[in-house]
Amino acid sequence: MASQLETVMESLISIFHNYSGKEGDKYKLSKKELKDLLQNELGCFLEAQKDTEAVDKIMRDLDENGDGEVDFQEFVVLVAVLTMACNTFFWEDT
Ligand SMILES: [Ca+2]
Ligand SMILES: [Ca+2]
Repeated sequence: MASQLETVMESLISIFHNYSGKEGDKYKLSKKELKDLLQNELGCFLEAQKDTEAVDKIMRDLDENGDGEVDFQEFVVLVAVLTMACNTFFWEDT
């Protein structure tokens, strides 16, 4: 049986591929795919930044190799950063 962390890792991979496979390169998120993923999966995070400029900015921040798309490696950086931000938030809250 998979541990909780393994389940989370599998979920991350399957969520990424659910969106990355919609158009163009199926292993990378285009800006549109990234936007869909952020809106559907990270709605709370995006609540305050619904405008396209915010997505552009996130895209630029994530796109380490500058190919205009977000691959899985770049995506996990976003998840890690957000997870750390949440952790800090809970830490400060207690
Ligand atoms: Ca794609
Ligand atoms: Ca990239």
